[in-house]
Amino acid sequence: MNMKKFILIVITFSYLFIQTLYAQGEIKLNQIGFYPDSPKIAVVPGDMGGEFQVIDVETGETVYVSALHAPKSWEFSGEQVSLADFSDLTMPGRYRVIHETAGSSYEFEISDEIFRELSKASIKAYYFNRASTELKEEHAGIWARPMGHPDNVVYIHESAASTERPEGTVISSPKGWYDAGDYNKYAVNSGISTYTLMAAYEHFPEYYKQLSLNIPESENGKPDILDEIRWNLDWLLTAQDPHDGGVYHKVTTKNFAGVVMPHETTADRYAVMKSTSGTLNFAAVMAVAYRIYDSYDPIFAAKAIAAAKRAWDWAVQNPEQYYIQPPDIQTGAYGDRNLSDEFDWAAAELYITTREAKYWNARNFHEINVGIPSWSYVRPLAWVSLAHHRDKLTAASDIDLIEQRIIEQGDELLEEVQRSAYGITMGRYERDFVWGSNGVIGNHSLMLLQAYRVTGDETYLNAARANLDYILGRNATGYSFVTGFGSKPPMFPHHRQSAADGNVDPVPGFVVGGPQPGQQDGCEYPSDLPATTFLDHWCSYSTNEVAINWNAPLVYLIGALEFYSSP
Ligand code: G3I
Ligand code: 9MR
Repeated sequence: MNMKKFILIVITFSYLFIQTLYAQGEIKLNQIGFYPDSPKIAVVPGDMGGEFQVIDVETGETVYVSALHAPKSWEFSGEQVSLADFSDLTMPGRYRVIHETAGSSYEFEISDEIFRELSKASIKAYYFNRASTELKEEHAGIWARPMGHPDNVVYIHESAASTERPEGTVISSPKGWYDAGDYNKYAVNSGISTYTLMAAYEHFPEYYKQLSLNIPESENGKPDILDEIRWNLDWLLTAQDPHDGGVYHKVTTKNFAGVVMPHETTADRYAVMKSTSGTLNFAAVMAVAYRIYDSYDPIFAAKAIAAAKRAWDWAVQNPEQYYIQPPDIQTGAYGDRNLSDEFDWAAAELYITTREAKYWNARNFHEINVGIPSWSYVRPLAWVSLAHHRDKLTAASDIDLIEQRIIEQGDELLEEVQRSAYGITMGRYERDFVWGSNGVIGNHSLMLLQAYRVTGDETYLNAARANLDYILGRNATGYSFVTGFGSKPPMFPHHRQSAADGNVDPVPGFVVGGPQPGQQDGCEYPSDLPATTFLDHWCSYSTNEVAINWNAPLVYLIGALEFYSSP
């Protein structure tokens, strides 16, 4: 036998040996991988101590050996775990982390542009959730489907009736994205979702200008992400009543659809109740849209800012029109009885865009704090936009205050990273492991990235990277939470198209809601603990649904990392 053959056999055997000896996935890490120069951490269960090794899967060689960190306990998963830090390994390649008693991780890669495909897929997910259009095979592959929900006939619901538009009036309200696993369109949740995607573009335009998504508009010479966002903005504009500027809370069927494809649902659609929350979300988003679209489509941009101002005026006139779910409507409520944050956010965006002091002066920015963005708490988005524009604001604003707020929030999150056994920001229990916890960690990352942008301190950037590791596998469930990505992704998300289309693989690029102990769906869970109550099953809409507001901070996070980390 020649030497080459011999080496090949040894390599094959040692590889198979490692495969059988060590259970894969026991050691948790980012199942996609790492940039050469970024921190690289795996989580080893138990308190076994000793050394871990990193194995090159092509040669079978051990390329890195080091001691585990001292174990720490994580109350959210009821475990003790030790971190394995192999940040010094920078050589591109495919690897696994092993520990002789704990087992092995899945394979992962070290390379440049490691998240490029994920970046595209996380935006393309919105294309897959487009209402009122066929998805053609050339863009959608095996997830092609006929048009659903034309929404050119939408009835004014009793709750939305006005003199000009009495109950039963037909309006046309096409396009937009389906909110989530369901087929309805909600103004409130559209607000934060659309904003976060626009912020990604506003902060990193060079990155997004060259990112091609293979969507129907890809050849039109405009950045694809802006075409995708436009699909939802076009819908949102139709949700404003032209007679008074108020915005309908949602366009919806009366009940959730069954497990069917979009074109198979024929139930009537209704525009339901104008709400202050929906209207303020609209105002904020349309004010931002002016800034984003003015150079590509000034006619649309002018329409957007005019609509934003009218919406603001309506909200000021109707500050307490809280959404109340009518008795005959069962779909998502997105109810919220504290709208001071929505007022703050809309005021900030209108101020930034128009430079009119009246919007800044409408709110007392000196007295308001930051926090973590969510669909019901949008005040931090005001600070995100103010921070981005801080060098171009008028004398009315206070730049020191803006920077201080962003840094305060970044520091609070870093404290949790220090405390956390997993080295991530999740842990402020009640607030973090809630329905859509993966959206929470996405929004933690969004805020960390703002602190990095303001200070240039890489500690914030590294914490955001660690949070992406969590989403992609460095978590107590062992799942990569994004469909189609990683060795153990969700296969049965609560997403009607994925469940009804006959494909084995779900629509890719969606982050699922993530672990939280509420169990509001009554499914059988393997655990009651906050960080492990998760089920990859259709049944689990409280942990395994997808939603536009959870994908958006993921899009932002990945785009930012690609922007900062790729050569
Ligand atoms: O506000 C309380 C908080 O005070 C308390 O500490 C915490 C403890 O669990 O609960 C908080 O309320 C939660 C609320 O979300 C705010 O986050 C509720 O328990 C929780 O049931 C509620 O979940 C919402 C869910 O709809 C049910 O209404 C999710 O945020 C929201 O993302 C989700 O949205 C649905 C749409 O309605 C329909 N389309 C799908 C979409 C995603 O599942
Ligand atoms: O499918 C619905 C999902 O999109 C929502 O987030 C969730 C909570 O509002 O409700 C789901 O619909 C369920 C309904 O509430 C109760 N019956 C079972 C439905 C799912 O199969």
